[in-house]
Amino acid sequence: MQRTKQRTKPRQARVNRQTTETKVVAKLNIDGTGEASVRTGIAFFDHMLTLFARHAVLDLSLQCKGDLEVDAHHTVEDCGIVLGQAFQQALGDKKGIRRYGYAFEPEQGGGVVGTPRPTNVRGAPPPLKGEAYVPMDECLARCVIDFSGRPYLVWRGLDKMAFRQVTNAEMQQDMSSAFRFGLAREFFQGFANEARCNLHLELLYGEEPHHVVEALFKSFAKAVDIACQRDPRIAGKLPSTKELL
Ligand SMILES: [Mn+2]
Repeated sequence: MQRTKQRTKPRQARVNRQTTETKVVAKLNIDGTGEASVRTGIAFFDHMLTLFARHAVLDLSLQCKGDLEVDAHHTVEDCGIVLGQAFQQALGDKKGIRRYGYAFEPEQGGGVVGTPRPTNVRGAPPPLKGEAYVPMDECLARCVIDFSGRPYLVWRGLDKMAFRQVTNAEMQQDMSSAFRFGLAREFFQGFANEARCNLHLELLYGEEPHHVVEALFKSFAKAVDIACQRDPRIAGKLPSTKELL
C-alpha cells in the first residue's frame, strides 16, 4: 500500500533562480490538471507558457522579473532554464515514465478520438511514431522529446526565416515576430540543457509569426505530456536497459 502511494505521489518542483539579469520563481506539478499562473512581463510569452501548461496537462506557476529594458532575451532564456530545472527535479529518478514523447496520443493512434487504431495490410498496428503533429491554421509543427539525460536541441524548419532578409516592419511587428526570429529557440535551448532532454522541434510549414510559435509550443506540450506520463506496466522500472537516465 505504501509503495503504491509513493508511486502515485504528484511529481512537483520549486525553483528559484536569481542573476543580475532576471529573478525567476517557478512551481511545477507534472501531475496537475493544466492550471497556469504565469507572469513574465511579456504578454505573448505568458500566452505561450499558459497554453503549454494547458496542453501538457500540468500545473505551472511562474513569475519572472527580467531586464526587459534591455530586451526580452534574458527573460525568455532564463524562463526556459528554470522550467528545465523544474522538470529535472520533478521527474526525479524517472522510474515508470514513458520517457519518449511524440506529438500525439498513443492510445488514440492519431485518429479521431474514440476510434480504434487502424491496422496496416498485415493486420499489425502501424508504428506509433509521428502519427499526428500539431497544426495551427496554415502551420504544422512537430516535436519529439526524449528525457534521456542527454541535452540536445535539434531546431529545424525556421532557418529560412532566420537568415532571410527581415524587414524592419516585420522585426518590430510584435512580440510573436521576435519569437519567430530567434527568441523561441533560446527558450527551448535553455529547457533542453537543464531538463537534460533530447528535444527535436521542426516547423514543417507556416508563415504567420503568432501561428508558427504557438504551433511549436503546442507540439512541445503534447510531446512533454506523453513522455512524462507514467506507464503502469513499467511502474518502478527505468525505461532504459542502461538502468540510468
Ligand atoms: Mn494564440
